[in-house]
Amino acid sequence: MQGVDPAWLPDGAFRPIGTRRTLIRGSGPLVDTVHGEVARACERFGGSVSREPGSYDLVLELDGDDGSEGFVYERGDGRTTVTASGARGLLYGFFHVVRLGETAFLDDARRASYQPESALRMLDHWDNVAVHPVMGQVERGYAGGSLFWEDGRARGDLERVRAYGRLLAACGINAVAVNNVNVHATEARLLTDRIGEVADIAGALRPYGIRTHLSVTFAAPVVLGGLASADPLDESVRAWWAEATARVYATIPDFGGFVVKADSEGQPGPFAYGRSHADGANLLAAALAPHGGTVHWRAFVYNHHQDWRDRSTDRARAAYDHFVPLDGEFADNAVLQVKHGPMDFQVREPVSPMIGAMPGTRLAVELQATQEYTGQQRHVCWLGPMWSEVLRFGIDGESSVGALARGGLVAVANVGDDPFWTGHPLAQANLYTFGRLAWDPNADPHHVLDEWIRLTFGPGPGLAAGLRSILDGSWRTYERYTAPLGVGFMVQPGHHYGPSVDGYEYSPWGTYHFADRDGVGVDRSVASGTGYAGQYAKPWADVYESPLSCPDELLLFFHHVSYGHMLHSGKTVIQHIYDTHFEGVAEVEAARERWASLVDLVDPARHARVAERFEEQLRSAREWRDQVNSYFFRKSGVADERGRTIY
Ligand code: GCV
Repeated sequence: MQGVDPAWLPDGAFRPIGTRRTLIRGSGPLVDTVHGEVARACERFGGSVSREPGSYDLVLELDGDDGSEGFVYERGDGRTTVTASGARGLLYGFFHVVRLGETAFLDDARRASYQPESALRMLDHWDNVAVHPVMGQVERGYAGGSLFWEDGRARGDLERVRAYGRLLAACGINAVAVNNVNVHATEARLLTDRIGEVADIAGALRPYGIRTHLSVTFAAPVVLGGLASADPLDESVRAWWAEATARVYATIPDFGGFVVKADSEGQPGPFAYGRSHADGANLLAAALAPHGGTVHWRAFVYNHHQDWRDRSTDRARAAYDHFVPLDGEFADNAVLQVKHGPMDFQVREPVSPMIGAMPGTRLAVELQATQEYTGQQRHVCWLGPMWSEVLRFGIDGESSVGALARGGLVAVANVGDDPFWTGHPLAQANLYTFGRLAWDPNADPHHVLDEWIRLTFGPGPGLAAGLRSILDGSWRTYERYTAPLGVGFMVQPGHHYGPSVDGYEYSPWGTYHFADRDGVGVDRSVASGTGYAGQYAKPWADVYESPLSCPDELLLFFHHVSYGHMLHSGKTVIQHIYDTHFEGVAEVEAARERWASLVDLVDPARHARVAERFEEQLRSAREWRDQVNSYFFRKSGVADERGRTIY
């Protein structure tokens, strides 16, 4: 496998282990993986690895195998020990030592135990097996073709998939769904006669503790089984799913389960039979239960045939309205997968009010690492601070979103067959950060960023400071030059790249800003708007209900206000729009300069790739600034108080 970026696992990261004497105790495939890792490091750096008792610097010990994922790390008597009672725990403990580097061998007595907050830390790939005429091979993919699929079938050489599994294990991810949730005809067959291809991929991911999941179509009994119906309460449909699922497990015994997008953006679902989404999810849950599998049922259900003239329909309300009444009806092995916001991965959204409103249901929270609405991996946009805000948000007044995600944390993957994995080399930070936050949603994202920088680029302080300054605030920079104050969706319809202020305003997919000569924003209050603010528990329902208490960054999501409305920041809405758009572009200019100054510290290919993307980011940011500022100047007639050029 030549020419693939080692990302956060360069050889150098293994030197501290590779120069020492390591004892490995325990047996099983994942222990063999760890052994192979240590042996490879030792071959390179001169240390040794053994399974025989003796005198060692590092002991990696599996004690039993209870399926747990935590580990205990201990330093004392000149020796570092990792003990786990589950095989994955040993793997994660090993990568913990890799992350610590030399620090793992410093002589100060320490003992700490580590446990992931969430048992399922998953990446969903929106990969098509066959290239789709509109969406290409990876839907919303900005990193080349699929890692898994090529020329209409699973790749023959899965070495790269194995390398991917290794990277994922090193940041704590333990599950991958290998195909698009929009299941087209070719992909539907992965469930039946093409399951062998999925098994091959599962085989490449398994050595790194990753379970494979599959997106399936709810209409499978009809399109694959030739039945007349896919009604979830029909006995022949239930029997079909039971049999199809048993065949999957006969081929892939540790198969994770199904992911389903139903009654959403044209995908088939239980509504066609007058059944509920709990009926639909429980059908698949029943088929998976005997094998220990889980169904991930997506809550992304809304009307995408709206009439913009109809002001009573609010897309933001949809998931809550559909699903909260079903709380308590989902099977134990059904997980409801909820996007973190009520819309669709905009640069700024409130946290979905569904999270916290369904105590009788296992929820998974879905984030989007692929940068569909955040610059499409042509712009630097490190999403760690946004995800951290979401995960730490106290939605029911006590528990954070991270703690409420009992069904897991999921991200839509941002990788492809690009040599840098993610198109924009700095977008690797998003993948790494997702894994680490899924393990510990309370982790400080800035520490995670520093960790990623140190592992990926080595210890150089000048480089680290430069990278930190480029990435740290890049999400807020992106927010500044794009849609303001939580309004969202000012993108080009279809491909979602670049500005189009009215792009979705009169479309069937929803209406997002309602700008006129007097003001802008969507009234979602209970008192005078769509009532969406009332879907929140207190105190948030009250906080969002009034423009006086609503946080500035979400003001236009919840309220329609005049251009002269005074924000908590002390600026009017219109002046905020102008100022942030000028600032955002200036920040991109500064980041581009900073990157240029790192030319001697970064390998030439990586430096050139990022430099080229900065040119595009700057061009695009200027376009955003000029279109958004001109649009609101023309609507409002209010001049910029600083007299800058607005077209
Ligand atoms: C896979 C958005 C995207 C779609 C995506 C959908 C989803 O609408 O634009 O490409 O479909 O979300 O999450 O299912």
